[in-house]
Amino acid sequence: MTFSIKGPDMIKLCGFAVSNYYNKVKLALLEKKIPFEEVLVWADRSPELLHCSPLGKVPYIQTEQGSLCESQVILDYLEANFPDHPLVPSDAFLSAKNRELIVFIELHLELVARELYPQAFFGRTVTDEVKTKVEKLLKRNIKAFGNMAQFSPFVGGSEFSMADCAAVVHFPLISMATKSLYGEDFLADLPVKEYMKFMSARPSVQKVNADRKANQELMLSKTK
Ligand SMILES: N[C@@H](CCC(=O)N[C@@H](CS)C(=O)NCC(=O)O)C(=O)O
Repeated sequence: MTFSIKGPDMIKLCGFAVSNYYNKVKLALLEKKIPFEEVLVWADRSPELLHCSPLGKVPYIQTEQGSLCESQVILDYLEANFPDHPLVPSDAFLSAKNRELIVFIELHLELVARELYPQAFFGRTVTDEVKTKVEKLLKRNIKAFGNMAQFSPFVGGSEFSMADCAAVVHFPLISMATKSLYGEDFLADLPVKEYMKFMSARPSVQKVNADRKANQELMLSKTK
């Protein structure tokens, strides 16, 4: 008689480590101490990628039950399925307040700033019309976000949370992109520099940053 002692399949995190959304999920996995494997998948619109992530975006994860895309969906799944090392308060209202911060950071800050990335990071140009529109929106949205975020010392209060997984990966891109296009870091009025310094002492953040740099070099060597 043969026995097969098979544990649950480890979660596979698919994507590449330069991606801020990939790193948001990776931070959550590391902070929650969930074992996972990384699978390098470029956003190359391959049939495999489109099967798991219909818009061809990373990250996605593979679970025993199938694949999941969209970083926030993944974080919510991890939170529900792996209750140890919680990343949101148990109180429903406070937990929703935490997700409110994430929606602001992603929908109202990162996604708006993303329109600048072609020029800031990929050697292309964005039109003056886009520059003017993004400046107006981002300045308004950052001011509103400043009234919600706590930075005491974490973005949602005194505990590390899901909102930090998002903030720590998105803020640097917003700062770099606005500095590059407008000569001004639009996040400068918020205590983001101090926050990033404080967060960089965390082993999870150090790992994500080191892996991101290695992946960036790999990316560059591929385009040479
Ligand atoms: N809303 C998505 C955004 C993911 C996203 O924009 N990923 C970028 C990399 S940072 C991507 O895959 N871009 C390739 C593409 O859009 O074709 C999430 O939260 O997962």
